[in-house]
Amino acid sequence: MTEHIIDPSIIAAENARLSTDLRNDYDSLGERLDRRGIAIDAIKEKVANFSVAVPSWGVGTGGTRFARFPGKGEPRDIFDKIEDCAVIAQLTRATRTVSLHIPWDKADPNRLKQAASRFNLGFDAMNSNTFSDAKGQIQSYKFGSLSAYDKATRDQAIEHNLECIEIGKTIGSKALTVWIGDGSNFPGQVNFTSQFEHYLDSMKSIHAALPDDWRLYTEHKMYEPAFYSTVVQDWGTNYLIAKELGDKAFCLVDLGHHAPNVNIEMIVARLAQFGKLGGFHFNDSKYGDDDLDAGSIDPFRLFLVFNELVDAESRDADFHPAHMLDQSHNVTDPIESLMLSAADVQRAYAQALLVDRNSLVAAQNANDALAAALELRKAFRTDVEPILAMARLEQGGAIDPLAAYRAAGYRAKVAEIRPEIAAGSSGIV
Ligand code: LRH
Ligand code: MN
Ligand code: MN
Repeated sequence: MTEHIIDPSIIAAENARLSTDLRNDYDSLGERLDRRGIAIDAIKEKVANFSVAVPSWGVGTGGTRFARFPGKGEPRDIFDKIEDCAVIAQLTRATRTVSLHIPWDKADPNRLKQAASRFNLGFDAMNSNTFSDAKGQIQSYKFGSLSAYDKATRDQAIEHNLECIEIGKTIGSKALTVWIGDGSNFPGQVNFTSQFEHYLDSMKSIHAALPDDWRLYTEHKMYEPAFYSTVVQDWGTNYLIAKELGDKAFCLVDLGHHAPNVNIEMIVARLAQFGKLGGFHFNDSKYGDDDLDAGSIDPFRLFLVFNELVDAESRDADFHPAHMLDQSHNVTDPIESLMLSAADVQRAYAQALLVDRNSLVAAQNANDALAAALELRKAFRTDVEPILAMARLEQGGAIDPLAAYRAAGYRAKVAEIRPEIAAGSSGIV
C-alpha cells in the first residue's frame, strides 16, 4: 500500500473548500470547449496520464552559483529527498518518478528502491557526474572527463557511467543521461577535433554497455563551465552524437541550455522528425542556464514546445520522449517551485492538445499566416486550470497543491528533525 506523507484528511479538507467552484469552472470550460469540438474529459484523461520526473537535486539546498543559502528543513540525504519528492507526487499526481544524480545520491541501490516503492515512486533517467571531482577520486576532471586528453581520466569517467548503469539496473531505471562540462577557456587550448574524437570513443563504450531496453540521453549546453568552447555545445553536435552512437542514443533538450532567443521549438521539431528526440529537462530562463521554474518566464515558449510534441505524437504513436524537470532554487521553497513547475508543464501540454490541427493545417496551406498564428494563440489563451485541478482531484491529489502544502505545514515539521545546513560557497551548476 502506498504511504502518504501529507495527512490525506488535510488534502480532503482543502479540496472540500474548493470542489464546488472547481466543478462549476470545469463544467463551464467543458461547455466552451464543446463549442470548439473538443471533449474536455478526453483532454483531462491525457493530462492525468502525463508525468514529469522530479530531479533529486531540485529538492536540495538552494543557492546561486556563488553561494549556498540553505532554507529550513533541507533534506539531509537522498532518503529525505525521496520523501520530499513523494510529497510533490502526492499533491500534484503529476510526478511519478525521480531522477537521480550519481554520486550525489549514491546509496545502497536496494535501499533506494525500497524507499521509493513505499510511495509508489519509480526512477527515471540516471544522471552521471563527471563535471566535478568526487571525494577520493584518482584523476581530476579539471581538464575534461570523457573527452580529456589523458586516457586514465577518460577511463575513469567511462567507469563512472558504467557504475550509474549498474545502480540504475537495480532500481529499475531505463535510461542514462550524460552531460559533461568539458570544453576549453582559451582559443588554442584544445584541438576541437581530437577532443570530440575522444568524447565519441568514450561514449561508444558507454553505449555498448547499455542494456537492450535502455536509452542513452546526451544533453547539449552552449557554454559553462567552459567559456570559449564546449564539446557538446548545441543540438547539431548532439544530433551527430546520437547518430554516431546508434539506436539507443537520443538527444536531451534542456530548455535553459541555448542562447537567448534561439527557436527551441524548431530544434524540438527537427530532432523529433529525425527520430532522435529523447527527452527534456524543463525549466525556464531569461539569460542562460538559469534553472528557473518551468513556465515562469516564457510560458508561450513552453506551449510552443508542447505544440511540436503533440504534432509529433500525432504522426507517431510510439513517440514518448522523457519529461524531466531540472531546476534549483535560491528564493523559494523547492517543493513549492517543483509542484508549480510540474503543473506548468502539464498546462502547456493541455493547451497544446487544444490546438485545432485541421484548422491549423488549412491556414498553413492557404498561406493565411494570421489565421495560423491565431489558432495557436486561441489554444494558449485558454485557461486550462480546471482540467489540471480536476485531474489532480480525481487521482487523490490536491485541487490547489500549494495551499494544501502550506496548510499541512510540511516544511516546519521536517525542520524539527532535519538539522540546519550551514551556508557556504557553492560549486558551479
Ligand atoms: C547542467 C545540467 C545537467 C546536470 C544538471 C545538474 O547544467 O543541466 O542536466 O546534470 O544541470
Ligand atoms: Mn539539465
Ligand atoms: Mn543546466
